[in-house]
Amino acid sequence: MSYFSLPALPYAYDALEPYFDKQTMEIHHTRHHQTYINNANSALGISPELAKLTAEDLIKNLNDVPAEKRTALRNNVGGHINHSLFWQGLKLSTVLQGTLKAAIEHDFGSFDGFKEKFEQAAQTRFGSGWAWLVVQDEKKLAVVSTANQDHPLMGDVVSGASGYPIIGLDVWEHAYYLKYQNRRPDYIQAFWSVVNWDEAQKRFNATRYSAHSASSVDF
Ligand code: MN3
Repeated sequence: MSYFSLPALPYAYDALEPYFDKQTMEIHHTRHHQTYINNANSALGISPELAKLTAEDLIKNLNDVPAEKRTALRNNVGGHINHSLFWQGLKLSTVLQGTLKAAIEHDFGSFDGFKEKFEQAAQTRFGSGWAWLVVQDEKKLAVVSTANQDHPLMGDVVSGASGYPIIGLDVWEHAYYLKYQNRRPDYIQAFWSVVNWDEAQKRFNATRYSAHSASSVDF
C-alpha cells in the first residue's frame, strides 16, 4: 500500500522562469520529491498503526515510531513534507503585506533585517538542508536552518531547530545546480522573486501570533 503520493504542482514547471528554471523544477518534483515518497512508503511498509498518522504526525513524533524505521522516516517523510511546503510556497509576483509584514518588521527591525538573516541561514547551512522563517511559541518569528531533510516541527531535540514554518528554502544542490552551479548566493537571491507571500500569510494566519499582531497596534 502507499501512504503518500506526489502532489501536483499548482503551476507549470516553467511558471517560475527565469528565476527557477523549468528543467530543475521538473526533475526536482518528479524525481527527487517522488523518491522521498517512494522511500517513505517503503519504510512505512504494512503497518496499520503508522497508516493512521499524517506526515505531520509522523515527523512530530519520531520517537514513537519503531527505532529501525526512524532514520528512514525522518529523512523521507521529512523530504516529502518539506517539498510539499516548498512547492506551495512559490509563486511569481506576490506582495508581502498585512499582519505578516507587520510581524516581520516588528521582530527583525525591518524587512531587510529579516532578509539578511534568512540569506545568512541559507548561505551558511553547510552541505544540504533548508532555511526557514518560523513562528516560535506562538509569539515570535525566527529564522532557523535544518540539515538534510529535517523539519522545524521535528523540534529542537531532533533537528536542532523548532517552530511552525512560514516559508522554507531548499538549499540542496539539486535545487539549483543545473542553473546556478555552485552559486548558491545567486539562487538565494532568485528566491526573493518567487516567494509566495500569499501562502506565507495563510500559514501565518494558522498561528495564534497572527491574531495577536492583528489586534494590537503596538505589539
Ligand atoms: Mn529538494
